[in-house]
Amino acid sequence: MAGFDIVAYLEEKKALVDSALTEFFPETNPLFPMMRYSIEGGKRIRPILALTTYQAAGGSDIDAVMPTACALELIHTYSLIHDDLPCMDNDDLRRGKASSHKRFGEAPAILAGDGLFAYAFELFTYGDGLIAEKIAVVKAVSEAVGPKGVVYGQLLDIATEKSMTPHALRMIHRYKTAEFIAVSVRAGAILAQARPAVLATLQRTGLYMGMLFQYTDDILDVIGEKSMLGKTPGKDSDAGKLTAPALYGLDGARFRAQRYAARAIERFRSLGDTYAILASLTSFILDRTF
Ligand code: GRG
Repeated sequence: MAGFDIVAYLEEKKALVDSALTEFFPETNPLFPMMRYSIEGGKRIRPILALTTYQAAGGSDIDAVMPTACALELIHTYSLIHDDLPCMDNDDLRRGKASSHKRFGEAPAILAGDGLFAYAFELFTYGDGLIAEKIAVVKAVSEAVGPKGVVYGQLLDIATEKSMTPHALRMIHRYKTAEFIAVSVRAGAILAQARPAVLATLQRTGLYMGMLFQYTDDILDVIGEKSMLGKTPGKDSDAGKLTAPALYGLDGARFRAQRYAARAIERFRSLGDTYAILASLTSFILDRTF
């Protein structure tokens, strides 16, 4: 897409998501401000993926997809709060400010995460209509983030005894990150009633994009700047974690990241012109610095 400004596109969509998130966070009790605190500041990649595939698949009512897009961000934020806890990755900094447990204490942080997780499912089922599609989204998201998805990936990631092999790395990347990115890609298309063949292609392509996303995350842990990342770089290498640069070196990790990006771009393009923004988004993820 010659002349297409992906940065401006991301800014525009992020503003829409942020404004919708504000509406979903009335200050009704002490939990909502804590949940909001952690919501503020992310790139909103997962909701933007859902909005983009919704439109690419022919959806035209943004209000029909926005609650789902926001729900994905809620679950992602929940995973970040719990990931930062001392018993997990133990990070004091997230999204450029004190992580939830540093700001509110451990028990409230756990509850803020729990609140976000449950509230997400209220948003997935928000509004009238598209009942079958909403059930399909809930099923797909539950699979992607539960014991066959992110929770499993996190368990693999925090294990102290693990083999430093390509297979072990693929498992961590796939379950910790890629499945969630893939379901974010697919969710918008489900709500736009895309054909099963398109959904299947989006799932495979979303997995490539998700693997790429975690590769760039691993690379940025080595070369990224704290001010840009809003979190502490070097933590994975300091902790001796199994990451792409640890296994392949920086150049090897970059090479493989490019290969995942090329696979994703080729497949998004195969779906036709309306999916071209997803190809641009893939290139953005490959080159990202935050
Ligand atoms: C069931 C969702 C769930 C969580 C419980 C704690 C946990 C189990 C999982 C942690 C998984 C995790 C933190 C994976 C890393 C994914 C990742 C690359 C995060 C960074 O995402 P960005 O760059 O961050 O999109 P922003 O802040 O921009 O949203």
